[in-house]
Amino acid sequence: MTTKIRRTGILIALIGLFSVASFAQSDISGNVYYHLNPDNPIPEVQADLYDEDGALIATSYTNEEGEYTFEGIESGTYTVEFSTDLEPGGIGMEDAVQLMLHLMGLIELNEIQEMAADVTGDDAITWDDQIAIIDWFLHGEPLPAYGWAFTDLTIEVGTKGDEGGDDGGGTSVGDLNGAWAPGNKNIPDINTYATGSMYAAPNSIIEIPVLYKGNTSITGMGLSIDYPDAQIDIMDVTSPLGDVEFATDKGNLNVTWLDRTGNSVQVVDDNPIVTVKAKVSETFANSARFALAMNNNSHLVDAKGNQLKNLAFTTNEYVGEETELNLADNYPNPYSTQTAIEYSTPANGKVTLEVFNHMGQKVTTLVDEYQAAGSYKVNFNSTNLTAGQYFYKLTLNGNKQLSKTKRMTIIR
Ligand SMILES: [Ca+2]
Ligand SMILES: [Ca+2]
Repeated sequence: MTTKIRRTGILIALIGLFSVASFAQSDISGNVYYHLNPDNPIPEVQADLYDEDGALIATSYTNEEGEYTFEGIESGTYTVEFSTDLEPGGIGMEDAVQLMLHLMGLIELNEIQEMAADVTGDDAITWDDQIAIIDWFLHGEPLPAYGWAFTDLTIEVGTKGDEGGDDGGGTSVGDLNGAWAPGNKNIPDINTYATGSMYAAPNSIIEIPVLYKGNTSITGMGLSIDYPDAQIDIMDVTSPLGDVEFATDKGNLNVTWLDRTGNSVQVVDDNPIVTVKAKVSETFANSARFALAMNNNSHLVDAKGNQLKNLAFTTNEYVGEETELNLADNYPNPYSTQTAIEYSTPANGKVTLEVFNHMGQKVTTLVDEYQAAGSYKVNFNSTNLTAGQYFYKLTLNGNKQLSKTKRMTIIR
């Protein structure tokens, strides 16, 4: 019994040797890269090898380097089809901007980008695809073709053996710019700093500025902002950039904007990128507090349709206790030509510092701009004013209850 089994084993081994000698066989391998970028291999891709008759010959899975391998393949012509169960992603307003630029005839798309662009799955790249990407970000509306798209490969296996396969490319459908990394390696660094405390009364309507830290030009943005839906209701969102679209869902506020001419708009340091108008709940109490926070889905997009990384924003914390502006006595006072006025603001916002004469007529505006919470000093040269009594008034966000006024005297 034992002997017989051993003989059979030897016979199979001999047949194996014979066939290697008789028929040329090749090991085929290649890599699958995200947008054909060798720095961005895609693991866990199933590679199916089909012969000319469409019969499945072998299946391989890519490793961490994105490499697939088929061993011992006979001469012939084959096709390789790729697929994966990996979660797709990387879709944002940068892709809507790139698609817009393409539809305007300003940029060309490569083969992988064309696969990424048809999010509606109708084999055509149109404005419907562009709108679908925006709606996906804004409202979470599903993309019909959400998933993966890969190039198909045709491989000629010759008689010399070991000639290797070609590299394949894949994309998450919708991710035209291809900057995303499968496995979420490229999580953007987004910070929101609540730099000041602002009083918010129950049932009041507040305007919450979200200020951008830095100077840059952008062609689009997608903001995803977490807010406390038990404490505020979002009423409106405005932006100095132009018309924005927004949608809310369970404590998440999404805002989109893009420059429909394909140009870019300057965003200025410490100026609001959006202002969120909200109604404070009637149960908002003394000890309560909240602040908006950008989450990692937020992004700004440059004129080429690339995401800007490492963004910082500032906003206010809102509290149920009264907070105050501080306006110091000007120094020197009385004075002849030059004095200094110091003040501090408890919250980010539009700060105005105006000077009035004793008749209550405004004679000059010293400050009229968005400022982050903090301390400031303004030098005031009043050589063009006549001697007498004047008043200077500090206001935050146009809020009359939150203003301070002091008196100064000019002598000659
Ligand atoms: Ca389409
Ligand atoms: Ca993208």
